[in-house]
Amino acid sequence: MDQLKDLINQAKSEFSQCQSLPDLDHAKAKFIGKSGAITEAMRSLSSIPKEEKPKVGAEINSIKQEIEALLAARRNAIQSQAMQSQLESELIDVTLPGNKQSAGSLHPISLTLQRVEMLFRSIGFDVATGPEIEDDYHNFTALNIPESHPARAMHDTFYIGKHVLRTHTSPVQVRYMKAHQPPLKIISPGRVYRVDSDATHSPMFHQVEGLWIDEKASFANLKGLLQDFLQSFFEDESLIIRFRPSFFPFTEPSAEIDMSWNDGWLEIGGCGMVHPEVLKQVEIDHDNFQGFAFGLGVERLAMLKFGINDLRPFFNNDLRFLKQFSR
Ligand code: 2NL
Repeated sequence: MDQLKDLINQAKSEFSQCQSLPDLDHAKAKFIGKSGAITEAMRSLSSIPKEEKPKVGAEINSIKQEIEALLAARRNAIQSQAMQSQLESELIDVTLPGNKQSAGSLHPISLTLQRVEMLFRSIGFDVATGPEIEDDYHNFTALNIPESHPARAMHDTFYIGKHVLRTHTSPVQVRYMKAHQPPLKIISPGRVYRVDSDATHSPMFHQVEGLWIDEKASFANLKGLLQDFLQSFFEDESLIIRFRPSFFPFTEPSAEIDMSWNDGWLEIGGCGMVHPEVLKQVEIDHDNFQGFAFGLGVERLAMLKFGINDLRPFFNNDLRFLKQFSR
């Protein structure tokens, strides 16, 4: 009988050492399992005197109940301990400051290009793009630029074997004219490259060219269009432009574009009537169609629009500069 009572202490000590439910099940088997001590004790009832059986049987049952109670208590303790440590490990301090998400912003050149594209789209122009690595034909030959022209020299143009980094976006317009029938109205904005690097020149910069081919798109239309565009771009209805005679191999006649600025004139691009030889190269019937083209420097437009007096910060990736254009 004492031996049986000792089972309770034994169970108490074994259960208290169990740290998980599988451990506890394992320990339980020693007492209440098929070959556990209590089960064994029940079986041994058969070998004791008949008159003692009820008393010993009741005793075994009460010990079994006590062990089951210990088991349930320990099971509860293990489960609540597991819950407690899960709660502690998943604790979130809702008073901690959040992770700041910065919205980022567009580069002033991107903002300028967006504005130029928006204004030209509003008057029916399409926006055409094309490769930055061009072949000699589309960058020079189709534009009536002679073999001997200085722009073709190694020291003015970046060569990649037989290819060039486009020196203007005109080749985009050449490709567009070859692929479409007039009338056509497009601008072609994008990166262009020239071997030139100092305080006022970057080897990569941006240009937006424009082209309007129709039955009678005229030099006067060109001047009106450019002045309207610049008035809208700079939000200044008193802005005027003037043309100065110039030369480009791909236009005839050709002009430099000046615009009024602070009681003076600023050169902002070049333009002209598309040269008949260029129309011939792109197989446009130059007896029935004519048109004009122009080229504007995007960095120059951006500097004037935002009041920046230095070209270099556009290319330095200094956030103190770039953050000033977030909206
Ligand atoms: C400038 C001058 C110019 C053009 C670009 C052009 C394109 C074709 C045919 C004829 Cl496909 N012309 N483009 C014409 C005159 C001037 O750019 O100073 N750009 C910044």
